[in-house]
Amino acid sequence: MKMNSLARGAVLAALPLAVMTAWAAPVGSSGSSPEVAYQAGGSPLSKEEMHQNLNPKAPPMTKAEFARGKQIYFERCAGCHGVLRKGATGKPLTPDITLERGTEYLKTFIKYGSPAGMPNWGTSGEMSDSDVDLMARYVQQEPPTPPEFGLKEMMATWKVIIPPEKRPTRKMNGYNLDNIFSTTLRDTGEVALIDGDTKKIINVVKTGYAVHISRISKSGRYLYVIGRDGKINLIDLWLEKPDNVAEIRTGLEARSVETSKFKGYEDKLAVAGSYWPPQFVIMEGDTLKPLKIVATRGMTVDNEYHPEPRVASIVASHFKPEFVVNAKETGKIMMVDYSDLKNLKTTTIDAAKFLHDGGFDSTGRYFLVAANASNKVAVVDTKEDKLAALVDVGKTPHPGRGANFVDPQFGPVWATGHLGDDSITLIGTDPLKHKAQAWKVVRTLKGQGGGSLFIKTHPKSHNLWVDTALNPEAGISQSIAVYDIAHLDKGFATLPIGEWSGLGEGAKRVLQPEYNKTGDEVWFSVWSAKDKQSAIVVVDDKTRKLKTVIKDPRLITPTGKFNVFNTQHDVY
Ligand code: DHE
Repeated sequence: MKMNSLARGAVLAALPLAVMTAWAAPVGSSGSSPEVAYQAGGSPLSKEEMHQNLNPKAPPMTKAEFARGKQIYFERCAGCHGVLRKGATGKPLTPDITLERGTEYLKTFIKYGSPAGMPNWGTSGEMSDSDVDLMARYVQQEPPTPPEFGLKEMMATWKVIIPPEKRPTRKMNGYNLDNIFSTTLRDTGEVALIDGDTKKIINVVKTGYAVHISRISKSGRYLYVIGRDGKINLIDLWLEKPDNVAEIRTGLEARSVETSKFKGYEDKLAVAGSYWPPQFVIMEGDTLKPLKIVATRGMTVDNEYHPEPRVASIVASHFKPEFVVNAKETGKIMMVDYSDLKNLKTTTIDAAKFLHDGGFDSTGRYFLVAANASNKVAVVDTKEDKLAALVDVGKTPHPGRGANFVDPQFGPVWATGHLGDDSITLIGTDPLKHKAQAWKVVRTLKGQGGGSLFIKTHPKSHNLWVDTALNPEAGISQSIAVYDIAHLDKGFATLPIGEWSGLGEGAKRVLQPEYNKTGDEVWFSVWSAKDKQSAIVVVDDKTRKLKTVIKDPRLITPTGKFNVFNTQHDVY
């Protein structure tokens, strides 16, 4: 479905920034890349107090103009160019470079974009001419630096709402905890705990700003939720009505949280990674008391210093008492041994720059993580603490946690979709029985289009589901491609999930397939603007027919959904 410019304008006004940016860029233009749209998701740092660093050589700016420039920068530019403007996936924008370019050059660049991926902020209508002028002057000033966030700041935000000794000693409710879906309500800063059996909301729990992901403790009792503002909420699923029992802020901007899973450490520790300051924090699992803070500033895999390596995905090893911590800009994977926090041992593995999201293979031994702007997947052997391979894949891989299944020809594989092209890459994962295929691309499927964020299957299923949530075409972003694993060469069928939601006209995106515990249902979020109705569409996995649509006025901007059992046991 193509839209005329008027309809698009109306839609734009109503959408959240991350969605809006994807819509805003004209189809086929240099600025339309879903990768850029995805990264311009808005940083909470725009609200932090920062010193105005006026550069005497730069064009003048008033205090109010500087404040607006800072806000726009952190909401739209920092994701690619970095908090300190020293460059990340985008180019560095430090005054030594920008002053040389000059205001007129910078204005043209900001307005029209570039073939290298800079969005056309002016001609897409997202920035007015005066904002373009303001940003051209802003990037010639010294970059303001957000504050650090150490133990003192963390302790000031730490709250134990119900101390462990006052919590129940057994489950106090009749819910089938294994089948609860912790559902991100992105723009309200909440998670909805949805009973997977009855499809009813058990509770809507207040969490951090633009909440990002949920992870479950090894026992399945505690749920950890992280907001983009670095706030972690600890939810006790044993309470009569599951709710927050502790909270803390571990940084000013964050995306990842995980919990210790190795034998003997079940539910004992939690870890959170921050984008700013660049660090990770190990905490007590049942109170969130911070125990150890580790900075990630340092050298990249190319031996260049990077001042702000953001912490991307973190997973817990099943083979050792270790967290696998991925530093985005440096491309280093840290195997952090949590058995002795006083004498912390870390094995650092050089992978590739721009590490982002990933998941385990079906055995739980190998962790596969996308180095997204490097167009690679790094494979780490968590038993040997070694890089098993760096695999070249399509443009900007984005697996979520990926999908594990047995390819009829090549044996066990793990698959990822891509933001930057329409391919789905299958990588062999069995070095024992399929040695020739291990860590090689064994098959590439053609999907609906670029802009894919998440891919999913289940050990009991024959279906492989691939979303295309950030594709600029509404018909593609609102539907799902599904492949029959037994007949991958036959291509995909398309299911009109957006239409099935019954939400009618209006911008929406279909994303993140997630299975129920038994693997016979798959859930999709239908993500509308904050002031519009959203829904969750549940599909029968066997028949691929619509099973039910979950609608509730409280389901505002649902994005990620985390089934307790599947998340707890890394089933995907
Ligand atoms: Fe995510 C996972 C970072 C935008 C939904 N996202 C992750 C992870 C990281 C990350 C590092 C891996 C966490 C882990 O496994 O420990 N995401 C970022 C960004 O930096 C980015 C690009 C821009 C931003 O401003 O945040 C970004 N993410 C988005 C969205 O716009 C999405 C689609 C909607 C939303 O809720 O904001 C989104 N990200 C998700 C989801 C997961 C995720 C649902 C977990 C998927 C899973 O199945 O595990």
